[in-house]
Amino acid sequence: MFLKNRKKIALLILVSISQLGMLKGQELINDRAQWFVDSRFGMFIHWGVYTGAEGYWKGEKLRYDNDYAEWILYRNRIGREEYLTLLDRFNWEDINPEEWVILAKKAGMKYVTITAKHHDGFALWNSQASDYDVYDHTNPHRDVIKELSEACQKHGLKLGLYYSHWVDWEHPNGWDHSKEIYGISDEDYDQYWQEKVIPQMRELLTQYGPIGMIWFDMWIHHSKTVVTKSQLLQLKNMIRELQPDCIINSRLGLSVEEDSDVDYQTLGDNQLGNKKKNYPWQTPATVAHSWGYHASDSEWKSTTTLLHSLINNVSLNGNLMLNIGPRANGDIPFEIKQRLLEMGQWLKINGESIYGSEAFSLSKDLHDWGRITHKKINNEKYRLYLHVYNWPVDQQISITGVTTKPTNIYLLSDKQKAPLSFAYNEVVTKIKLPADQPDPLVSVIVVEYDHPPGIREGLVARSESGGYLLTPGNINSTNGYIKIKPAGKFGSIPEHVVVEKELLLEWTLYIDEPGKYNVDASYSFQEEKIAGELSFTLNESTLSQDIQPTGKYVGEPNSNWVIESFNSSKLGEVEIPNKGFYDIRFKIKPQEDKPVNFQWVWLEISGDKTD
Ligand code: FHN
Repeated sequence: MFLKNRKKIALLILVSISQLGMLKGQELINDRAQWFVDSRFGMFIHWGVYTGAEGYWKGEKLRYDNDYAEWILYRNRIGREEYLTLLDRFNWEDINPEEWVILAKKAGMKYVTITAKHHDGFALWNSQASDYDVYDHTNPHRDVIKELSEACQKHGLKLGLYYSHWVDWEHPNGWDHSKEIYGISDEDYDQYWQEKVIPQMRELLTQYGPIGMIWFDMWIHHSKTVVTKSQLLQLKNMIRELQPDCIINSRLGLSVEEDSDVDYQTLGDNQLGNKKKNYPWQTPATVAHSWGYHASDSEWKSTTTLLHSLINNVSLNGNLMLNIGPRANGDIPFEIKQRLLEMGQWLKINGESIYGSEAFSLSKDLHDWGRITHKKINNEKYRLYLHVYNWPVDQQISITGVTTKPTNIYLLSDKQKAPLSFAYNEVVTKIKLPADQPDPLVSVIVVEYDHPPGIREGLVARSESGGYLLTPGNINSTNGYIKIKPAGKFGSIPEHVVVEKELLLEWTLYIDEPGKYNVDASYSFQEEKIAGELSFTLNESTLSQDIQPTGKYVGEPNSNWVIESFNSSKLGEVEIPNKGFYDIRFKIKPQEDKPVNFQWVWLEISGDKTD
């Protein structure tokens, strides 16, 4: 996968790094996608005829709960011609696409992708292949793609074009989901393809200067619908021929696994990353809910939430493309504008931790204070960027799992780079923080190294709550197969494993604070009598306890909602005399036919520290 165009330089870096057994960078990038990976943050624009409806048609709200305003034609069964009456609501004197680009720039975004043609089939440029286009319905004529392309070039942003190739509600032979009932022949669909898709894409690729990316929007695999693989390849080959530097997303209908020439993966709408990937990927996201402007949209995500989404994705090698739905006079809703400007302010100060940065090698959930990105600087220094989501009241945070002593640590917002004091112990770097959080949204700490830092995986880091949370999800080893049951009943039943026969779980910790530690375990046991045993071993000390019934409780009144309780039970205290690595063995021995649902072990210093 991705071998063909993989950067040679990336391979060299990879080889030298893997010899050291240390950092692993983002590897599987096609050359032409490097700008995209470096950019990390872009703007999506949904704007078209549907914008005029604002989510309502003849006084009735859009007939679908997801409220995607750009679907009004299809959902509310509007006729092809009548739909265009919505254009009467557009205020063309006020519409200036350059303002969208200026906002993108102020927001710290590096590219802009507009719906050149959405599912309604209406083209936002002067299309020769169809008169269902903006040019033919404006006087004086307008070509929104031309205007946007010029604005992007003027302000130094890459231009992306969304093109709905699969779905087209306007063309009689385009796909709409109702054809699942009425059917369409391959020949008829190909007529749409050759008569509209190919010529229109040729127009976009030849008349509007350099196109950074084409953003396709087929969210199911081609094998499950009418489009054929050869049609998709025809389209892809044409893009490669006409604009070799233009990148293509996986919603073309070909996955990155299936075709390494597809430049990046598009996740589901608003689906944030949950694991690190070594190829480029992106989340398309909304600030509230609808993509096109919707008068009733009100669930605005906070700037902090949006920043977390961006940082979270970058920390897993992903991008975020955040949508704006301007109104029919070109205005961007205040709530969106405000959030984007705040993100831009944050990026002005902290952008170094985002642009050109990538995932760090440690597991994403290791530290509960936030997320880490990293970057190599000038071929010599390495920087980790600690994005602290929750500024700790005890004014310290730790990195666990890095086996190199940093050369310097400072706040990214501090131009003087005043060093923060820290203590380093084998695998734990404990940093002393100022009392006041430097940034009310997310504060970033830079941890600098002279060479690639070493990594030790498989450790459990100390939680911000003050102890070590040992779960089936962060074990080092086990004697059996464990299947983690996800949380259920709205989270009232936590993630756990069902243990039916003896199970041994092992974790490794680095304890940098010797002393007496309390050991608690949380489990649910739905029998009436004591049965089975738990035992916890650290060094030579073992604490054992019978498994006790935990009972049930009720979630909400009168809602037939009975929850099997997970209770925390104290196993005892262990002495940890010195700083160092400790292996913990936890044995769960249920009695036959009496399974126990195990959740966690919690280890926390009891107050008596040993120096
Ligand atoms: O149906 C479209 C939707 O209108 C919107 O354009 C989104 C953006 O990712 N894509 C489709 C649904 O996934």
